[in-house]
Parts: sequence; structure tokens; C-alpha cells
Amino acid sequence: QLSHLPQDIVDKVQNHPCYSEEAHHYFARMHVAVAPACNIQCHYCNRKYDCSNESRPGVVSELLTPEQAVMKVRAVAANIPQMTVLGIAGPGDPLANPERTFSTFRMLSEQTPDIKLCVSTNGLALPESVEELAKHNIDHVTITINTVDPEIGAKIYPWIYWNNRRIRGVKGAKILIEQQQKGLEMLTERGILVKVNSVMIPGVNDDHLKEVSRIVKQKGAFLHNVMPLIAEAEHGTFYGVMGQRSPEPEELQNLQDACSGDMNMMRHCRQCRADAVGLLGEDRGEEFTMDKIEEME
Ligand code: CLF
Ligand code: SF4
Repeated sequence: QLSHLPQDIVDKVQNHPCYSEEAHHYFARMHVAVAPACNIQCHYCNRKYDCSNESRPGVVSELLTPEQAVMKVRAVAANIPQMTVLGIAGPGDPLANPERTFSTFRMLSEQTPDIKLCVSTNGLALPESVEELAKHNIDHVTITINTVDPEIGAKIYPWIYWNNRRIRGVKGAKILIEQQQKGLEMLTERGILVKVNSVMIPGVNDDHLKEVSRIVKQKGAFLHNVMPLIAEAEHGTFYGVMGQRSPEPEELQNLQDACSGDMNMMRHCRQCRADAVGLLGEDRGEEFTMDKIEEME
């Protein structure tokens, strides 16, 4: 699967369970939930739960301080030698919490230099963060891009929070889209690998995602992960309450197939929790709650 890639890219992906389908059988990732705030609103989000741009909605992760996060990474690394990647993916948007996210990355790059750092974002604050991401040797960034069309964007994002103001509708969506695309270009120019996540929302962006895939590939994204919307009414999201349906497995697969002519598609995403620990699809988070880690010390 990796043999056609240049060696520097093989080095970056071969131990990363999300970027390499092969690697996910052998290598584990963990997330630390250090980032509570968010700077946009998605119609598939309920702020009480984890950010559904990357993670599973409807679960609440234990929020950690950067210091607790570092303790947790060290404890997991000591117990799970296959753990190669540390990601920050919520419970809000990591880049909307720059102090917490970057102080975690700073401490980890000093204390656990062998662990790769990974981050997932909605992209609004990405352009201003690229410099700092590069400084911490972050090779893997995920941007959730659900559309490149502000009219469609207005049906997904009711508002963004930008320059201390709430901006609604098409105007807000347009700024978000511009920031995502600019961030993508800035990252790929620096050789940072970008995965694009898209949430497939039937009747809203499903037909349009083939174009998204084509455009992000053109701009140098490495991988595209089309994930199904999970809209359960009991999660209390706008879509859930409005009766927006989730895609059927077959619809998702057809769309992934339709995108795959142009793009490397990720097909093994497990929509992890913002505090997931272990191999993809396996969650050992319960073994590493903060009270258990304090006992281990
Ligand atoms: Fe985490 Fe995401 Fe990094 Fe992976 S998860 S921040 S890229 S280390 Fe992976 Fe989980 Fe899917 Fe994310 S399976 S939800 S794609
Ligand atoms: Fe919720 Fe994540 Fe969207 Fe923010 S980016 S509103 S946390 S789903």
C-alpha cells in the first residue's frame, strides 16, 4: 500500500494508525481531551459532548489540564508500547484553545520525543496556528472540510465566532471555508501531511463531497476520510432534533468509492472518542482515568 510513496512520506505514515490502513493493525493512538472551547457551531454538534468533527458525538470525555495530559501520555506509553501517536481532537476545537493545546504539545515534544503529535481542527484558526504547529514538529493535521460552497456551508454552520463577533449564515460559512482552504495550502507547502475529514450529511453535502475531494487533493491533501453523520435525536443536536437522517452504510461506501478515483480514501476510521486510548476500534480509556494514573505514580 505504501510502496509507491516517497521515503519521507513513508516514514511519516508507516507508524500512524489513521494515515496507514496497514499500520492500524499494529500501532495505537491516544487522545487527550484538553480542548474544551470551540469557535464555530456545527448543526451536528451538542457542546455537552465530544467534537463530532473528529470524534464520536454523544460521549463525554474527561477534561484534562495540560499537566494531567502529559502524565497520562507517560502512563500510557509505559503500558502500551505500540502507542505511537498522540492526538488532540477535542472535546471542542484544539486550535480554539491554543494555550492548552500548545502547552501540551510543547511539554510532550520535550518529554516524549518519540511519540508523533497529531491534531484535528475545524480550520477556522488554522492559518494563524501553522507556524506554531510546525515548531512542535507536527507532521499530521486533520481539517474537517464539509463543503467548499458557502450556501451549503450555511446549512451546516449556523455561525462562527470571528474577531470577537458572531457571524451568521453564508457570511460566516464563507470565512470558515476560506480559512480552511488557506490553512490546507499553508500546511502542504510546509510538507505537513493533511487528512481531510468530511461528515456526509444526506441531502445537504452528499453530492458535493466528490468536488470537495477533488479540490483538496489538488491542494495537496494526503488522505480523505468521509465519515457518516451520527444524528441521534437523543444527542440533542440541531440535526438530530430536526430529524435529519444519517447515511446508510451502503450510501457511505458508494460515496467513498466515487471519491476514490481521485483521492486516497481512509476506510478504517472508527470515529474515536476525544479521550480514546489503544488500537483503533479498541478503547482502553477506562484503564487510564486520572484517578488510576495517580495510583500508578
Ligand atoms: Fe487521533 Fe485523528 Fe490524529 Fe488519528 S483519530 S487526531 S488522525 S490520531 Fe483516526 Fe479516530 Fe478516525 Fe480520527 S480513527 S476518528 S481519523
Ligand atoms: Fe462542535 Fe466540533 Fe463543530 Fe465545534 S467544531 S461546533 S466542537 S462539532
